[in-house]
Amino acid sequence: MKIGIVCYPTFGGSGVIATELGMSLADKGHEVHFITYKRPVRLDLLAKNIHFHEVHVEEYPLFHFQPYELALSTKLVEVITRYNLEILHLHYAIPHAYAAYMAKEMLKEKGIDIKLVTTLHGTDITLVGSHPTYKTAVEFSINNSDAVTVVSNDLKEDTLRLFNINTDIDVIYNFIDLKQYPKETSIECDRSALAKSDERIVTHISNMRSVKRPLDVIEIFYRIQKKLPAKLLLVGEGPEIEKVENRVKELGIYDKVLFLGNSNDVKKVLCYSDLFLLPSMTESFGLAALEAMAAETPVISTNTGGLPEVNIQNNTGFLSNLGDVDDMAEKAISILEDDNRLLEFKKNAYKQASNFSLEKILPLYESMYVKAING
Ligand code: GMT
Repeated sequence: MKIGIVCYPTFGGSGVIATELGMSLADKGHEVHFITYKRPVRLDLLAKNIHFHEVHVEEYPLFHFQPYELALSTKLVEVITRYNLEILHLHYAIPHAYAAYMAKEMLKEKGIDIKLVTTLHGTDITLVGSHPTYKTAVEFSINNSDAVTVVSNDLKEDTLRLFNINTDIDVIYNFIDLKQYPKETSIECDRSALAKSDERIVTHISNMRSVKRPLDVIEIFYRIQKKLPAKLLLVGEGPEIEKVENRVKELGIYDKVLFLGNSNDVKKVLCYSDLFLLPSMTESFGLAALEAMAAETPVISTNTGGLPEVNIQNNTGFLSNLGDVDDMAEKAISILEDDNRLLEFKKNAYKQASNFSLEKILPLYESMYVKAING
């Protein structure tokens, strides 16, 4: 198939899923075109069957806001026409599915029928999309897609509750390419530079937005390190990072916390880790938790959004109520203080990750495309 992919090219989970999906489709022989304002972080431009088209937004002083949707829909018409694309896969309703609808209408005038597949990732629905400023446009974009997918059952329920939906919505979970994860015993996972042999390594990876509750991470870790020797690895940058750093200093644990910034070495960091913390306010799925599990790392998370579909209570980790840092710390310690228990949780985590393997999920997207093409 000839497929166009539109996504946010940043470190966020939707961009990661879109990029990994596109590269895997290309690897299977499909022709894949990424259309966005910047090269997606994990995109390998030299890979076979991969094309990248940059959307330029002209800076014009008359406009208070530069019209990205307009530039995107114009670029979509150009790329779809030139490369005879059959499917456009939009990651995020706003602005991508919205701009794609305009492109579809413009293409109709040229006698071209492009099929739109929209994947909702959560932020576009629960945090932004349902706001009165955008709601009508989001609802319209969903209802006018040829196929719609969401990343968890919980997100499907939210979408149906928040919007007036008159089209089918299929759940296709986030996925993971297990082959990309080094085994803990491999040489790459030598953690001696980061922690002493008796120290446990606890990790949090996010874009440090308030929805990720990185301050809760610090509170949880503070309680852990009082009970057992431990280090905290923090990966990612974002609006809360300064508050996080201040709190770490206030608590006097600066020598136990490593701020690693944005990193492309997430897999390596995870294979050093004994435990992953994800105390988010909400997660439509929680790709970070799945990435941790693929690296055999148990997860302490909240029980919000789609997280209970990924993290299994008392098996791959534990789930607590939002903000209950005492409970999360207690559960974390119960895993970390016992070598045998930790090993058991690690094995369970990996087993659960394999339920979301690339091999299982990729064909679901392919059949979605075929279904959309055949109407
Ligand atoms: O939450 C993020 O870090 C970014 C966000 C995004 O929109 O890129 O991630 C969302 O999509 C991911 C991929 O489907 C999900 O795994 C995340 O749970 C979801 N984030 C939220 O719902 C807050």
